[in-house]
Amino acid sequence: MVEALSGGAGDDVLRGMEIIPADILDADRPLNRLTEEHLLRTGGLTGLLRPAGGADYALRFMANPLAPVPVGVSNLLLGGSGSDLIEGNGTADFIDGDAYLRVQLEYSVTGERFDSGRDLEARVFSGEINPGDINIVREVVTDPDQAGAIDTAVFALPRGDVEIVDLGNGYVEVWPGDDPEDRPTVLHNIEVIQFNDCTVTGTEGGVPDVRQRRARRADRSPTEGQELTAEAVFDEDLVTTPTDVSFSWEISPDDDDWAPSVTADEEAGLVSTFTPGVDDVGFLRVVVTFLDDDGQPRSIVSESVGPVEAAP
Ligand SMILES: [Ca+2]
Ligand SMILES: [Ca+2]
Ligand SMILES: [Ca+2]
Repeated sequence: MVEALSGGAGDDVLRGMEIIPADILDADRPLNRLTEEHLLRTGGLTGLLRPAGGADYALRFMANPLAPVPVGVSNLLLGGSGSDLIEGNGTADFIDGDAYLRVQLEYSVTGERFDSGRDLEARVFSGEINPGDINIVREVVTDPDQAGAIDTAVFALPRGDVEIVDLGNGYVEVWPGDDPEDRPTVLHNIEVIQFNDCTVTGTEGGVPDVRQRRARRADRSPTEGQELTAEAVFDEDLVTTPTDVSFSWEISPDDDDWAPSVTADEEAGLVSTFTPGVDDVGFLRVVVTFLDDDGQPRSIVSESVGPVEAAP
């Protein structure tokens, strides 16, 4: 059985299971993996996990000897209709806000479908339906009218720790960090991404605040006493009238733990300059906070540069 949870028609709260590979007994390992047969047995699942022209998101759930050893076990989390709050465990999960797993009984002679055994009980007892002609049908389906439903994917991380990549067609990858071994959590039909420190709100059919995967640490090393300039450029498709834009320059000894620089003042406006001083040892980045068109607080973190070199 794959770690999977499906919500129903209402507003659900779904949490992925915090399972690490060591929690699974070796003997159970094959049982925890999806096979091609399982994929085919659940209608619609292949189409969801293997979108045309997209990556193969089924692989993370399958027995795959070439796959890197995962840090945790991927969850398949489906919200269904309604405004759902869905939290994976941050380990290459697949989260769909709209789809759900529908299990029905089918009378194979006529093709009639029933949501529960009770619905055809009387006809079985009367002899009209032979129990041998009843099949279980499992399907991943999406109800047609999802307008107005706002599904939220929750990550127990600050926004700056992940990269968001929009793949189109409602698919978004959330990459945890810079390790090339990391695999992204994949979101589909999710309107809002909630982080520890901010919320990223989606527009129709996608999620804004999308950047390309952060370039590996640039070999740009600023020098103490050399002025740096940061400019906030907003994608007009996503934000047209940002307000309360403010910059905060941060330093880190290890490109990991960040704190505001004591040298820099928090600055308002669309451009900010900063001259690293003697206390600014290590790496530098800038955090831009602003209110989007809906007045929703958001923040963007720049890629880091450094380490800062001492003045010659
Ligand atoms: Ca739901
Ligand atoms: Ca939903
Ligand atoms: Ca949705």
